[in-house]
Amino acid sequence: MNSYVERVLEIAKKRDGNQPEFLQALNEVLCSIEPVINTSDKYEKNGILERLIEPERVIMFRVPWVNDKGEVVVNRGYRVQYNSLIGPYKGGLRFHPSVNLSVMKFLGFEQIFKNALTGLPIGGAKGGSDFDPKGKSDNEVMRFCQSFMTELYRHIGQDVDVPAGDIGVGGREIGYLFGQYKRIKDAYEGGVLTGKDICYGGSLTRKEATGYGLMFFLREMLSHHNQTVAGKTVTISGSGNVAIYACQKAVSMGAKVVAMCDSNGCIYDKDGIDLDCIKDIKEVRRGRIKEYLECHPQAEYIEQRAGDSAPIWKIKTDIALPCATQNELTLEDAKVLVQNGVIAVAEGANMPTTLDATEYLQQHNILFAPAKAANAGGVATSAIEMSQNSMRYYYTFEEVESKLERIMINIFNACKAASDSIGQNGNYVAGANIAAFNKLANAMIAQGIV
Ligand code: NDP
Ligand code: 2IT
Repeated sequence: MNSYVERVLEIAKKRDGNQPEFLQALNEVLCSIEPVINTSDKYEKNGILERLIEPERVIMFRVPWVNDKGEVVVNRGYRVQYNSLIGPYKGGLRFHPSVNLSVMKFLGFEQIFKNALTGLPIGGAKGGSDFDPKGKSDNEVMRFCQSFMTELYRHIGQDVDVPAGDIGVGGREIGYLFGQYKRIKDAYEGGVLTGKDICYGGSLTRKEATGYGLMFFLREMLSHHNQTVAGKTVTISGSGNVAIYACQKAVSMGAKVVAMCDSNGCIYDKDGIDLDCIKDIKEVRRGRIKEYLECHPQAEYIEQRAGDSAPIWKIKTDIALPCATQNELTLEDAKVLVQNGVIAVAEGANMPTTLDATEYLQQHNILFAPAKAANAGGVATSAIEMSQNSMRYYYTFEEVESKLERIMINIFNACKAASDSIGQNGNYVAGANIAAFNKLANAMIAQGIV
């Protein structure tokens, strides 16, 4: 291993040894950019890696709120403002009980590279809370969001840091957060949050963007290897924002989606998933995917048992789209997918595939689209939302979608060119990391030691 890369990984391990997700994300990136680090001592001389892995600022705060029973609950809030090299800090907010500093830092670190790949002027950040919106009333969610924003507002701004949604944060939460921000600031700063509803400054196509973008990237990757989406069987983990719109686009591209899941279990419908039914369960009723059986009793429901691997990866498929959460696709799952003849895996979620599973898939010549490239359509469309807010003007759905499509094609081409440049044709993990790193390193050198 390159001695500089090795030294920086050692520093991180020593400092943050108790942050496994963060170290996992660092490991993947630093190891795959080694061929670039080997070409020049300018990276070490400028302390590029030491500076890149350390967040510019980490904010942690108390979020007290009162539940419907009148009890006081205290959650923990986070915002990791990782890197502002090429634009205001930008990245989602996650509300999920599993949120901790390691998860926030891995997501923030990934976001720097993803945002650089979009070609748009956005830096990297992530935030959130260990608050669990599941089972909470709208009023509880509102009170929590208001309390969260009462601290967060002083750290964000449309030219400073622009949060958006992620797991557990969708249109409802963004609305409550925006309302409280506007009330505290007494000014209409439309671009301070993205993922807003269309009725008060949101962008058409933002809701669909991550899933659609994933399918555009996948289509480009397949077509480069003489394959198409049309006619393929697809399984998609999750049934949230990313999964639903990946499903919608996959079907419109001529694929058949046969399985989706949530954290309790998996639905297998060999006739093809009825997405209207999933949307009604998840977007309207906020229910469990098992309820799919009420309208489609012929479908199969496979329960997720605690500690077991995810049942969805045992279903035979041509294309697997992990769109739920980190480390949901393990080496054991990868082996089953390969055995069952999978041809491509494209990551809609952030870091859903473990490092050993990724390696296994690549070694078996499975086309692999890494998250920071393949799911960049969401944040790219957030940047398009920001630009519309600045212009005080709106694009049509078709205009935003065609910009998104162009961006995803550009990202694929950048990943391909970078993987070719190190003689690793088809290694889009290395391609994505290198394409983003080159841009970031150049900007860091240009801006001096800050
Ligand atoms: P949602 O909250 O809308 O949906 C998350 C889905 O994943 C739900 O079906 C949820 O099931 C499932 N899930 C979450 N955690 C777990 C878990 N621990 N085990 C099993 N299933 C789980 O989130 P999004 O769709 O927005 O986000 C999904 C992924 O995509 C995340 O990794 C996110 O970081 C990433 N992403 C999101 C973007 C966006 O624009 N929203 C952009 C780029 C990436 P359940 O309801 O049972 O918890
Ligand atoms: O992981 C991600 O890229 C997101 N959750 C979207 C972030 C954004 O700012 O739109």
